[in-house]
Amino acid sequence: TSAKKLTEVSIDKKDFKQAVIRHLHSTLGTDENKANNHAWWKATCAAMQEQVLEGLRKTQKTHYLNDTRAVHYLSAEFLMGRLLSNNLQNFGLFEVAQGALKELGVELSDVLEEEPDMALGNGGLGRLAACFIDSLATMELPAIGYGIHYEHGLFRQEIHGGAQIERPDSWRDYGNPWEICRPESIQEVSLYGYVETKYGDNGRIHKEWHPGAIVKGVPWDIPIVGYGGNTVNVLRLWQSQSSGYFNWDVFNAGGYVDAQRENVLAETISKVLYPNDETEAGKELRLIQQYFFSSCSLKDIIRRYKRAHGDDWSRFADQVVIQLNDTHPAIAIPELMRILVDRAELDWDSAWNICTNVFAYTNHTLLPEALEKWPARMFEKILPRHLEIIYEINHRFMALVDKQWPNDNAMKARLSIIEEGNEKMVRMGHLSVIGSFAVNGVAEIHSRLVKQNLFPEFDQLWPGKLTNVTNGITPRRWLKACNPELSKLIDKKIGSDWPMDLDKLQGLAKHADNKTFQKQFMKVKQANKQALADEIKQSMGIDVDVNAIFDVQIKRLHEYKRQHLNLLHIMALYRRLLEDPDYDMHPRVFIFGAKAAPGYKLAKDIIFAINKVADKVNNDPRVNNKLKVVFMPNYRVSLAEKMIPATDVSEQISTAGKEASGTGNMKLALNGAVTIGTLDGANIEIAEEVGDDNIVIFGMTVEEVEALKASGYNPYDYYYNDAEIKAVLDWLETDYFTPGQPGALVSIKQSLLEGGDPYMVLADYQAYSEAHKVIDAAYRDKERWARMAIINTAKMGKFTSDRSIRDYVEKIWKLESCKVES
Ligand code: 26W
Repeated sequence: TSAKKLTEVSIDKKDFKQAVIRHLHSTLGTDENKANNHAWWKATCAAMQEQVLEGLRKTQKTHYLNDTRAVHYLSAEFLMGRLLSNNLQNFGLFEVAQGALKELGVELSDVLEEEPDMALGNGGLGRLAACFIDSLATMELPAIGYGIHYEHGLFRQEIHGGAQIERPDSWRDYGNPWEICRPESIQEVSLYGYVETKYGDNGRIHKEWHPGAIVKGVPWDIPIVGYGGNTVNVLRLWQSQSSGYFNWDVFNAGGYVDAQRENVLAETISKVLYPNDETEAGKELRLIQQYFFSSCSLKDIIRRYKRAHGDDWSRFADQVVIQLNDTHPAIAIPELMRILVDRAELDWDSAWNICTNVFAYTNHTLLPEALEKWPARMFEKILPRHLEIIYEINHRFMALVDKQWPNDNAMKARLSIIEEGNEKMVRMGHLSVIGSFAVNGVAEIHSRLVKQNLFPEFDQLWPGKLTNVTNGITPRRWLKACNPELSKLIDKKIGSDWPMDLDKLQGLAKHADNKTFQKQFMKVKQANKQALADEIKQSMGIDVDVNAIFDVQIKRLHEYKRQHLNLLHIMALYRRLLEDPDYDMHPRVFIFGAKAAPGYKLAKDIIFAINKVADKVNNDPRVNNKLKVVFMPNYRVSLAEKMIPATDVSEQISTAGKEASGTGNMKLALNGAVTIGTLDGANIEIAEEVGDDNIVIFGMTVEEVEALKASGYNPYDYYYNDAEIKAVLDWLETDYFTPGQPGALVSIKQSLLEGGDPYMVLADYQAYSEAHKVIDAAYRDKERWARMAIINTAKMGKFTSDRSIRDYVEKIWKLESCKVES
């Protein structure tokens, strides 16, 4: 059992302490008297890494000897956060390390704070990848994650005068103790150039790509420790480097210095993570990034396969499954075709058969602006051979469409990989569906909409190919590690098996009405709120009352997520308090965390507005401390780990049909927060689990949204018929919140009125306002609230990422676990 596994630790306190001192001396060249917290952090990581690497070696050897089938998770983003606490936790060494450091006069909690977040992702999609590789290792499944070794992760957010400023993130500036460079596994990737057609004597046409540039991909491996510490898998991230072949003509002409400038270009490929969430900018460098990491990863997969199976391709699809995390790595499909047809000289049909048994694709969004399309001209310039291959795939696919729907040109235009128009575009979603054997959405409702609205014809053509796998989160990081006090309370009540078997939390439900347990549960919440309050005071100088309701919205800033709905309601509460100082409400602290894409004007305006409203409300004695607004800067994984355990109310208020799943909703509910939410994404499944009494659902359903849109939605109807909406929107136009700068907040009003309110904020406003009254009343009934909070924790079993991975394994990957001897 897990409990047993975790007590059989490989190293005790004395040995751990020795290892830390040894690394302080011989790895860092310092000593106990001189070391600061950063040095202690590095020494502790190094001591831990000894254990980790031993596990890694054993795991890799076991997988190799057993010639295991493995999943290869291709993702442009992995939002890992910090690793030390997680690795200690998963190895069962957290208390050991804590004790060892204490004897050295050092607090482990201070040391953990030294670690920079590994923020190689934007939000949901990247964090999902991180949770999945945790579960894969925990479940002892042979798996490897492939991604990009960005030099700069997601920007650091500063707030100046209420506005977001982006600063570079430099997570590796002082070295990363976890990563290992593997120069022996460098790959080369070609770009640009032209395609030569050669005619062989047997009449066979051979295509040869003469690239204009070659760059190197240098792999960095991050060990991924499963809970229990037996399996240690790898996350392999590719860094671009100049190969000396880059722009060889400049080099040959003796332009030595010019060639160095070209080197810079090669190294730009992995320089920085694109900070756009859900909008495709069509930038050339991004397509190059995608091809760069997809090609390196495929070549690495093929190298491993050949080591065991030589040139026999017949078993490739038995050994290899490749999961495409959205369409960002979809270029891997034509790349594998190129390698098989042009290089391995397989015939097209055999190659296509291999491809369509290897790839599977996960869709994470329905927003039209997020669906990747690349100009064919750009493709032709960067990847001329791949464009030819895509045309060939499409040509054969069009023949299939003609068989199914004879002479239907409209159908062909709809299904084609190529979108015809002013500028020809390559639709990466279509390529992914056609080239994969399975396609999944990430929550029940989202998968239904993928089938009904996004790819209905594909669903008809290949019944069963489109399916659902509901997202999940790792309970190791998102409860055990981030909320140690609640974890201990749960251990005491139901035992300590729950991190590996989250359905065990059900055992808490029968104590939900027990007064003593309620008190204990809420005491932990109160302590977590105090810790967050201290953090808010220290970092922002704002006093918040821990007896107030902590109401939290944390996620990327996007109109569809409707932070501005939250803001309008806050302004309305403020207004009610000004009009009636006795307005009856329990004190509330609204807390936000959100980054806006740097080019997303309205998103940045909303951040500015939240901060300006916060300034006013927090400094207005008339609200009598009943209302506070806090915007915490630089929201990231490590900040989420502090906010989530302290949350009472979880805001999940997207327009129905727009949020594919959400995963923050699961993390907050797991930590005993009550959701106020729409019937969107995984909220629906959360409601099914906790029951209607333990969640506050409001607003339009997907069907109601569609019907209102069809009947002609007019936001002015709400503006003129609802005095509160009108007052609040008009307030934005004054200089009340921005003294001396009238109109500084007007863009929000404009988008909601002249702009047509694309996400129907005004249509859901009244329902949202009423839902908050339900929250208020429920919170005031202390026993009722405690019961709701406990039930939320108790019913989150479904949302462990272990269950998601089990679904992938059974429905898609067909993997078997592989025991690694400890
Ligand atoms: C090309 C620009 C771009 C970049 C990232 C477009 C789209 C994306 C991602 C697909 C956005 C994303 O992270 N989507 C989120 O994925 C989560 C994990 O499945 C879901 O829980 C969220 O609902 C979804 O918004």
